[in-house]
Amino acid sequence: MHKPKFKWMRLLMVFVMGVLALGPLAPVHAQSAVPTTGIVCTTSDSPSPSFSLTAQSGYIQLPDMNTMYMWSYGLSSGSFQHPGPVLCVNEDDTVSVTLVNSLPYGLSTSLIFPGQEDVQANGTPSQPEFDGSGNLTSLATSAANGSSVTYSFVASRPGTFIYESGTDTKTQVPMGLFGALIVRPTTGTDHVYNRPDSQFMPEEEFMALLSEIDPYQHQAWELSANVGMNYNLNTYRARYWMINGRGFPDSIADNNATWLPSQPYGALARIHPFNNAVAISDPAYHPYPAVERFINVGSEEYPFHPHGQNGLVIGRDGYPLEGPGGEDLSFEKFDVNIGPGQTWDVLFKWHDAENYSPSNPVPVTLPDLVNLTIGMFYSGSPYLGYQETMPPGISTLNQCGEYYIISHNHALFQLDAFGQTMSGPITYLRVDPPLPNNCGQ
Ligand SMILES: [Cu+2]
Repeated sequence: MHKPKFKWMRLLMVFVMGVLALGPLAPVHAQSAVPTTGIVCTTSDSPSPSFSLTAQSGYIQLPDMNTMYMWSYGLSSGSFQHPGPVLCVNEDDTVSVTLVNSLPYGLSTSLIFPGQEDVQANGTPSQPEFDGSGNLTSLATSAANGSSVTYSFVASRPGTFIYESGTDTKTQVPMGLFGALIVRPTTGTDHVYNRPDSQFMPEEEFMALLSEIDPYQHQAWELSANVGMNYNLNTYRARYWMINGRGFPDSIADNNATWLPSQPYGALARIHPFNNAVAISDPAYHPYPAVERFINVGSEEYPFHPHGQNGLVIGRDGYPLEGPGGEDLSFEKFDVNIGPGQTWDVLFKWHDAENYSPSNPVPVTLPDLVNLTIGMFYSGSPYLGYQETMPPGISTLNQCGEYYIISHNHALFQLDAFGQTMSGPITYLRVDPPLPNNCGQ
C-alpha cells in the first residue's frame, strides 16, 4: 500500500510534468550527483522524454591490461561509453530515441527495443529490411551511415528492458551495441512493478548487465581498414565476460572511476541491513529490500550467483511474476540463471538474523589470529560495525566494519579475461553497518 501523501505528490508531479511537456524539447539529464554505487540513470522530462544516441567506435580497458576496440552508444551530447546509457523513463511515457549513425566502414545500423510495441521510425512503423536477394539485413528501419533515424514508442509497461542494434545482429551486438532501458511504474520510482511487494530502497537499486567479447572478432574489425576483414563468424568464441562493461576488479570500482573513462558503470552492490521485524526491529535498519536488475545481452546463459542468501525473483522480461488474479508467483533462487536476451528483477536483503555482536558473541570459539587467513576486506572483527587492530604487517581495505560477500557468474569458465582467471563477471555485495556509521553512508 502506498501512502496518501505519495498520491498527492504524484498528482503534483503529473501537473508539473504536464506543464513541462508544453515545451518543444525534453532535455536529457545525465544523473546529477552520480552516486558511487548503484544504477546511474539518464533521464529526460516525462511524459515525452527524448534521447539522442550516437553509435560509434571507441576503446575500453580490460582486467588483463588489454584494451579493446568496441562499438557502442554514447549520448550525442557526450562521448563514447560502454555499455550505452541506462535510459530511465516512466510508464506511459512517449519515448523518442534518435539514433545517429557514426559507425565506421560505412555500416548501416538500427535500434530495436525488445518488449516495446508499435515502435515507430521517423513516424511510420519500424520495419524489417531485406537485401535485393530477399535476405534479412535488419530487424528494424535502419539509419544509413552518417545519417540518423528517430524511433518512438509508448513505454506501456514497467520493467527492465534492453535496447540494442537490430542490424547484422551477430556482429553489431557482440561488438557492443546494447544498453539498458528501465521503465518505472506509475506506482512510484521506488517500485519495480505496480505491485506493493515490489518496493525497494531507492538508493539500493543495482544493475548487472552481462556481456561477452571475442577479441578476435573485435581485432578483425579494428584492423579491417588496413588488412581487410579476416574473421569468420563460425569461429565466434567469447574470451572475456563482463558485468556493466567491466571485468573484475574494475567491476567493484566506483561509478565514473577516473581510470575507466569510457566505462562509467560500477557493479558493487552496497546495502544496509534489513529490518525483518522478527530478529531485528530497529528503525536504523532498512524497511525495504534492494533490487538487482539482471540483463543478459550475450549468447550464452549466465548463471549468476549472489552468495550469502537467496534472491527473490519478482519479474522477468518486463513482466511481474504474478498469476491471472494478481497472485504473487515470485520465487527464491540461489542461482539466477539468466538466458540470452533475458532480464530478471531480483529483490535481495541482508538479515542480521542472530544479532551477533561482542555482547552476543557467535557461539563458537574463534581461531587464534595466527591460525586465521585474513582477507583484504576483513575489519579485524567478525561483527558488523566493529573494527579491531590488525596483526603487524596486515593492512585492510575495510572502512567501518562492513561485510563483503562475493557475487559472481557461476559458469566458472566465464570468470576469465582471455586466460587470466578470477576476473570477468565478479562483484561484491557490501553490507554497511546501520546508520550512523563511520563510513557516513
Ligand atoms: Cu560462488
